[in-house]
Amino acid sequence: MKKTSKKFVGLIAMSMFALIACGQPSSTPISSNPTTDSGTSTPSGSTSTPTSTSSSSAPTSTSSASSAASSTSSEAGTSSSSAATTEEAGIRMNYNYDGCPDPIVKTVNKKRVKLISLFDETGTGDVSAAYRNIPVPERPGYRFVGWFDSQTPASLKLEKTFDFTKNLPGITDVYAQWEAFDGTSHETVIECEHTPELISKASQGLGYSGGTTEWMSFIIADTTGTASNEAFLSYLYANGFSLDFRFYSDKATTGSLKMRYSNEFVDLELDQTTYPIKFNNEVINYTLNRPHTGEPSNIMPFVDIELGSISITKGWNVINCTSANMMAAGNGTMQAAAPLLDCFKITSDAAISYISTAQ
Ligand SMILES: [Ca+2]
Repeated sequence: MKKTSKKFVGLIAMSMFALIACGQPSSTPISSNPTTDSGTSTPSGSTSTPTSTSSSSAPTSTSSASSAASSTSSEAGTSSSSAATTEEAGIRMNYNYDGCPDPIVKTVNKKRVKLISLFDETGTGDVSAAYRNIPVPERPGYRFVGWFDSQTPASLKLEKTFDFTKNLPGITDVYAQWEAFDGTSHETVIECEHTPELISKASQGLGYSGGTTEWMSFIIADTTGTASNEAFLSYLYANGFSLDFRFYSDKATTGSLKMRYSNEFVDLELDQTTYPIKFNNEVINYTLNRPHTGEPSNIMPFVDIELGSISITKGWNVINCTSANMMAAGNGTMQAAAPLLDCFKITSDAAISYISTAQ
């Protein structure tokens, strides 16, 4: 399998940026415009946070953005600009709409701080773990799109543009952006190539001729014209290789799950034993049988497989896939059978969001 080029990754970023700038890849438009939802009346504005406490008092749990915000409410709303602020660094996460809760503030008493030290509670430097601690805010009637570096829709998304390994000087403001959501049943697409879990698996991928050297190596440009977002994951051919795909739901509800996948090199025969797919730790029973035609390196068109109904939890939910076999999926250094993963599709009446590596 050919590795993804830097050029391609750049194209992904550019294309996603273009989609966001035009109004998001989802079916409904971004509703947060600067005149109605920009949060200009929010108490934080551009004020400093002279009385804010250390990051230990800031919320790190992603389970309740609302309570997280309220716990820091005393930090916002003042216009003081005392010299003490020059000794603080961190991030201020603004909900960005009229009448919204106070921002989530995570700061330390230093002039500079690495973003990862604000979000990685383990202290191990695990960037994927840090992504898991980025808060997902809730807003009635809307779906959270992401954290951005300005209040306008055509801005850059936090998850892509913030380098966890670099220092944040002073207090950096980021802004939630939203998409109107009427609560009706709909399909939400979670692109497999956007999962931050790839970052911590950088050198664990196995392919036809060797392994991955960096996490972006997993991401392959689609040449079939059938993959969602024109990209998918390969290099999943190591026995025991496992990936999480996480999404946040604003409510507990039932839904249905599909996986869009393909195969290369050989026929693909998988089930819940050889390639377990779990939803919130429950193994999903399925059987997948997909013949391969053409040259070995031919990538078959991507198709959906129904994985059945799921019980969605309010808060974070996790889809996990594991290559649990030694059915060498071809030749070379390939070890286990695994699909090419494109995306998951969830049909439900929940407002579903996910923190991603995409811009
Ligand atoms: Ca995809």
